[in-house]
Amino acid sequence: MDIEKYQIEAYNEPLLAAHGKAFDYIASTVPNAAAIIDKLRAFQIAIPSWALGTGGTRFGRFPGGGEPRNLEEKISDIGMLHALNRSSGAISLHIPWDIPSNPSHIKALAAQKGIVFDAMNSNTFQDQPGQALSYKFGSLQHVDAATRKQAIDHNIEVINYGIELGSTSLTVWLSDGSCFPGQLNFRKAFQNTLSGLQEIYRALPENWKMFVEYKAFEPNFYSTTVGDWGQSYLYASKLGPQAYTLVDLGHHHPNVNIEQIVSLLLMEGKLGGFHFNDSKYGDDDLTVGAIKPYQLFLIFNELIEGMDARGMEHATDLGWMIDASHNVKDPLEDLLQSVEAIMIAYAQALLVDRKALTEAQLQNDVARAQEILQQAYRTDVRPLVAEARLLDGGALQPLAVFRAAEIRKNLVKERGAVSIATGL
Ligand SMILES: [Mn+2]
Repeated sequence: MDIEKYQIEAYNEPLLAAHGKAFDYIASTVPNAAAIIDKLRAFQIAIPSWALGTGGTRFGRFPGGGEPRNLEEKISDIGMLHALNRSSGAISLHIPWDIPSNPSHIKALAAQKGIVFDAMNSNTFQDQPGQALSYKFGSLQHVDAATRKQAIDHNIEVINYGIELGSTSLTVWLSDGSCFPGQLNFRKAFQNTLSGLQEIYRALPENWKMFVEYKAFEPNFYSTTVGDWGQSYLYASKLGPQAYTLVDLGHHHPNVNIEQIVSLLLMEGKLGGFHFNDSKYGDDDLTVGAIKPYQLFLIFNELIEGMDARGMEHATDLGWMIDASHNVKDPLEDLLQSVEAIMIAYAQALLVDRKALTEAQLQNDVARAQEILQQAYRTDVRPLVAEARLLDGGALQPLAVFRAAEIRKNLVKERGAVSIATGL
């Protein structure tokens, strides 16, 4: 379902006066509002194809109806999100869930809606119907060479689909690991995995990146073969200059200092991209910013500091992706909230007075350093984010328009109450 520009303008109309006042106020109080707005307009966040349907837990799934039934409908949903917030101009696909039967048609359809293809994702954490060998005991780490080869071939197939769609990166997340002590020889598991990744790496086109995503636990609960940023960094370093670490916010043990990880990976030129989500306990995949918005701000603070130190382009030099999905919200509303939270954290981090912060650090003025960060974090930047959307024809209040235009109701009418999206 498409939402037209004139409809969005009509929803914006009664809000314009109040927005103008709020925007004028913040524009007069921050030193660089115009520059921040330019950066916000350039910043695009990739929507994962698997988050457009209701996520499940291992206990159940409660689909809400109107879910996209195929890749065309997934692109249509993201086109609608992008029309509302102008910051969702990319999609991240998962193979085999999203195999494009006609790639040039899919590419044209996406282009029509202003959407590009971000990282491609492979799947060796599930067995597919008709698959010759099982991944029950791992994929690239597997003790059996034929199973490893099957996983390598699958990843190369994913790269080839990505080439046809114009993607330039592959994310490899492996569920490989072990559930019990003694199950696995750690060293051999690492070496098998490395040699598999090396074969996949050799199939990358020159302009492609490979992201090695780590995760501390689940579905394996004793060891994970790419278990933390150190292990991912080790693989990425051994693989070569096209390989990077990917940070998924939910893939750490509780209370890990993710902003410090980000800072050091950037320092080493090995941070490749992000999967945004939020969590209370583990890989909860909750809406971005729903639980720990200050942590999200601190991460963006390090991202900007580290990227600026290396002269990197914020919008394009890292992969910015959401990886969240769950049971109790409309998935499209959840994604609108997630994108908004990311844009707010980014805008707040752009407000940090870096010169003053450096001075405070040099003087060991700890209280002043905290004040500087919290001054930025406690600024209401929502009018800046809304202004950036408005300038690009988006909605002042995307979620309110989604509801007022009864988009879900229309999707259910179009696709039925029991349509179920492919994905988790
Ligand atoms: Mn992820």
